[in-house]
Amino acid sequence: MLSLFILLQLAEALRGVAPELEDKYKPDADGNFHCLGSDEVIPFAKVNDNFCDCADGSDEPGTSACENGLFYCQNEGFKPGYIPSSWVDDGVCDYERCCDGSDEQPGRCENRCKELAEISESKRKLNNEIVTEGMSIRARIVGKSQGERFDTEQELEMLEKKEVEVSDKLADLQKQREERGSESQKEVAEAFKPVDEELSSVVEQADGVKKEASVYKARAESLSTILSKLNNDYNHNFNDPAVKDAAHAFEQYEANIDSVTDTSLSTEELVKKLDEAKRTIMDSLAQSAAEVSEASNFKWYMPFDLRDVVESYLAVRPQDRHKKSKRKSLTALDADIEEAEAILDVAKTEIKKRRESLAQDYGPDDILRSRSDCISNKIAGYNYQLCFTDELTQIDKNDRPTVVGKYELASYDPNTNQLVIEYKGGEKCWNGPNRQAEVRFSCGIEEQIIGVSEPEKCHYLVDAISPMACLQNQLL
Ligand code: MAN
Repeated sequence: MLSLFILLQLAEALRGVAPELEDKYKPDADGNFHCLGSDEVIPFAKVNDNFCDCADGSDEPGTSACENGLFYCQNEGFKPGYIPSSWVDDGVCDYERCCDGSDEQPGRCENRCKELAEISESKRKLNNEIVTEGMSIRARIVGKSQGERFDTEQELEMLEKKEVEVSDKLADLQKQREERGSESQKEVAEAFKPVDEELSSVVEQADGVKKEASVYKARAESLSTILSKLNNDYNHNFNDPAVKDAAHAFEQYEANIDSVTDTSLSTEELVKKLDEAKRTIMDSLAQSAAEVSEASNFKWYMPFDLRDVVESYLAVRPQDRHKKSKRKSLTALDADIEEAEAILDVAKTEIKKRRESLAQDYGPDDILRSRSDCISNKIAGYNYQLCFTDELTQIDKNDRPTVVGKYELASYDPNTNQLVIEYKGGEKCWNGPNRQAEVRFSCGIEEQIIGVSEPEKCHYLVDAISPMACLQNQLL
């Protein structure tokens, strides 16, 4: 037979018991209660009798008798909560978790669940408004970044195509140049064959004459020595007109000798001049072979569409590219080769830039790809300038900038729902490491830095707000 007391207790839910546990707080056929966390069995009358019987405290869900028990607050109209059973009936209204005031004796704590539910609801709405608006701003940023990636991919594809075209054409031009060079050389060599032969025999004869001349020169020099001696040593007291005439004639000869200069060409100069003439003829042969091309035209003639590259990246205006000559002068070929090499260099540099950019980690959804902008805020005596994908700089009151770090990578922290951007390799700290920072963005509409701390020397932690951190799972 169940006692009247138990029957009364059963009429309403037991104090402090969660609905999902209500079934366990019913007496068995023998009128007993089974402790929840052990095999202990006690008479049901001992439940909530303000005395702790079960080791896990489960027999006193509605009193403060057990130290380890938990008290359930129903909080109708708001969300239910638990408090440690030691807080029950201690005279303090624990509204944060027990807004219905059920943790204290009736009449002590008013039920504030409706009011708190309203506050919570308006907070929820505000949160959702911010997250929703933030998500749409974020979506626009992602869209812009995707657009930039697409553009870069397209440019890269075009540049790579052009690189192949330009390389092929350059090889072709170089081959033409080589062939044309040797063709002209052959033509000229053929034309000059008789002249070359004649010149060789002239050079040979001249060499013979030169040898002969040097023999005469030596003889003239020794005669000159003899006469000079005679001129110096003859006895002036002897009136020998023959000797006097000879001495006088020698003096005149000596006086005039320097004014005689050889204006004739040496054989080496002759050969050099002939080579120069051959080169000039070679070029004019090539020139005359060109049917159309004029020197002023070659620049705008391109047998391939290199100009697209130039137009896009070198800002050169479009030109008439259909003026083609069938055969070009060597000078024009050389100029084309030079121009093609220059374009190839530009194309290679631009390709490298784009490949590096595409390989760069710009965070989830590539979101930071379009963020080349900066935000800044004054915090604790410094102005912090954060250029999302470039550098974080700390500027002191004398306007002296210190690079805290360069953009490295970005990721989402699912535990805090934050976008985390890391900046590394900043300026070296005096007697310490290179500066670096972790910037943690929480969801918000207005992008701003809200706090900076330095948990370790020259390792900075920056708190910031950005719509880039607003995600669906933050909706409440
Ligand atoms: C500067 C600032 C500080 C940093 C010290 C380290 O004053 O960059 O943030 O702690 O240098 O010497």
